[in-house]
Amino acid sequence: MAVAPERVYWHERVSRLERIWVALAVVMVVVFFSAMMLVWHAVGRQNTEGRAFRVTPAAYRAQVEAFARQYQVGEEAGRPVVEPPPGSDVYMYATRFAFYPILRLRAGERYTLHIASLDYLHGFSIAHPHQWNLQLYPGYEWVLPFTPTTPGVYNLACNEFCGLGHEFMLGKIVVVER
Ligand SMILES: [Cu+2]
Repeated sequence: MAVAPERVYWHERVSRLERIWVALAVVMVVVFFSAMMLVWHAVGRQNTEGRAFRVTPAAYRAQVEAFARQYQVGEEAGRPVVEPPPGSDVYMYATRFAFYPILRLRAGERYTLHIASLDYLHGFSIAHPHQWNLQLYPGYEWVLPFTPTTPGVYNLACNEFCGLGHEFMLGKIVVVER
């Protein structure tokens, strides 16, 4: 036989203070839910207008490499530095443990950035021009309107743990004067 409780609370009326606390918690849930999910979504600039499409890693890799060959202007750390025409589609892939290639873009031009993972789940985190944190699922390609505003060197980081070497997984976008 199980030990019976000395007193059963189930059928007792909840005290007034308890009801007030529950009501306060419900109000907070509603306020934070609307603030975070509706207001912040509408006015926050951290949200991309990006869309994702299915893609096969092999086809995407071929596309990125063709793009890099076409517009390569230099090399850094064994990776091509690529300067595509202003306003064009730019392609990048993430793979353990690098982002490829390095991009040189012009401030004030609106590009369309394509980014996808070739192997595992990676993250795409960049602080310019807005704070973006995206997950890169293998098999999906992000297509993002991207307008850099201020010249400078911006690192991108993988923010999903993807194995030993994850902490060295950095990419680079160089924004130059128009
Ligand atoms: Cu990674």
